[in-house]
Amino acid sequence: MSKATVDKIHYSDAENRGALIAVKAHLITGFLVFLLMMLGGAVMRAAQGALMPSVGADLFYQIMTVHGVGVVGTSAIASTGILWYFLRQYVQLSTKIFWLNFFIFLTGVVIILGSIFLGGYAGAWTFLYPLPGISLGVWSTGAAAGFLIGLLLIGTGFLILYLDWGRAILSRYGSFGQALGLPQLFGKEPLNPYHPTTVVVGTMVLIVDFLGIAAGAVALVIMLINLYNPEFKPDALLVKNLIYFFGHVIINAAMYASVSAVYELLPQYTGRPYKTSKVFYAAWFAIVFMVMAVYPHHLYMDFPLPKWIMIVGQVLSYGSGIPLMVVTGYGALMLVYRSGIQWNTSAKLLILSMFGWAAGGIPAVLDSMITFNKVLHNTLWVPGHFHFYLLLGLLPMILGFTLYLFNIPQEKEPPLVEKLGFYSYAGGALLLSLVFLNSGSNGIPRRWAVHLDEWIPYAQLGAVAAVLVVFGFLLFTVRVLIVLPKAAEPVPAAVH
Ligand code: HEM
Ligand SMILES: [Cu+2]
Repeated sequence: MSKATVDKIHYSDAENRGALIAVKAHLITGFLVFLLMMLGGAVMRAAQGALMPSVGADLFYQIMTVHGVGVVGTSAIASTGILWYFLRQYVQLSTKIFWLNFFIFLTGVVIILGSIFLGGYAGAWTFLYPLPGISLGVWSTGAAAGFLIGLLLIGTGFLILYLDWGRAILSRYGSFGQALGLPQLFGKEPLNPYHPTTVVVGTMVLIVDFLGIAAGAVALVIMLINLYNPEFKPDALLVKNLIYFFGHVIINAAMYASVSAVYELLPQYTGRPYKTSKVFYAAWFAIVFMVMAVYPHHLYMDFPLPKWIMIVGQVLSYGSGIPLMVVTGYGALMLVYRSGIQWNTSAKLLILSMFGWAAGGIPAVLDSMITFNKVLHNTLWVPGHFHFYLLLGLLPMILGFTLYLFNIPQEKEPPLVEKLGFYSYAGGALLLSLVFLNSGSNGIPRRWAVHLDEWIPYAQLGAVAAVLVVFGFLLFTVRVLIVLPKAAEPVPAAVH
């Protein structure tokens, strides 16, 4: 390391060991829950393909609810594990609070599981008002309340964690603007190319997630009051705005949090530093606002919403992917180009994630155009685009980071399990997403438990893709669990 690089925080060996265990707990939990949720996804595809007559509509919607809330929650907890791991190297974070959030999360998960599988709640993870309160007898008010309370609890845990991040960032950098590199961006300070990328990422995620979760908490509290005092009727469109602001922000922030693995690990695999620049600061600064301002693309069908909000949503949605893709994707390619990179499985996964993120953004942007949205809204196009960038963008970052975290020996020639895992997972995920997109462009609706005869072949092909994904992911999980007991600490490689 050259002396121009940042001073890292000094922790004792015992503190580092403790922190490592906590990060591993986050990622292993992530792996296991993702695996279960993928099985749930496969069951849904099989049910829509008329291959599982035993899965009736009630069970389908319970699985759809647990799948949605499960994968979004797991994306949040796993990506927080990644970002926390790197961020703690630059600012003094509390491992106790990190664990606290983890246990609050698990408690919320148990309550949510109870509300779905014991209480029968099946109103989807988006808990859109007033659906949770009008189940027509399918689930009780208590079940709906359980789901909302579980989510509220999880949100509270994250808010506590972010308070610790905020304290730590402010005590080292003085202000969030400084941490985001704004004085450098605006020429008030000389450019410091060694200002840590992770600090910029961490500050951005902290700001948007804090606001997103706070909005979600407001919606949850309003809805809980309404459940027990039905005379209190909130404005449905207002609640929908709060919910989609929350939902859009937290899943996007999970992507941004995980990108820290690309910034931190590719330099180690290529031996070249990822230097921050004005373009980098500008992109991350822009995205702080854009990620929050584009959420109205979920509300194009809500005609009473003022037109200008929709237009802002549309215009910013075109642009929102671009700044980060440019700095991250282009930056990643420049790191790799003629670097003699070691193509271990972790590096392959990180590069795959760049492809998945960029390519998955295209159908997303199409859908965020009002004209396309009129046709594609509530079709399987929507699960098509988000499975694309989650399965091929987000999860490869999580997988790539985990291989690093467990210090899984990354030989030149990866072992067969890793190769097979990689191709089965990536091939399956691509097929799964393309089948969804194709179904959507043919007008097949999303969130239908029972499919018409003409749609069944699509669902069946989707089920085959699901099996490939589950198989590939299972191989990675087994690989991680086998090394788990004897995993050495990850050793950062030299970067010059
Ligand atoms: C084997 C892997 C997977 C399969 C087969 C699968 C399948 C499905 C299916 C069939 C649906 C319902 C589609 C419909 O509306 O008819 C769905 C919804 C969804 N999936 Fe997946 N999925 C998988 C993995 C994932 C992962 C890893 C994530 C996120 C990281 C994810 C996120 C979601 C979300 C957010 C929904 C929306 C739920 C809702 O509409 O309320 N899925 N998935
Ligand atoms: Cu969105």
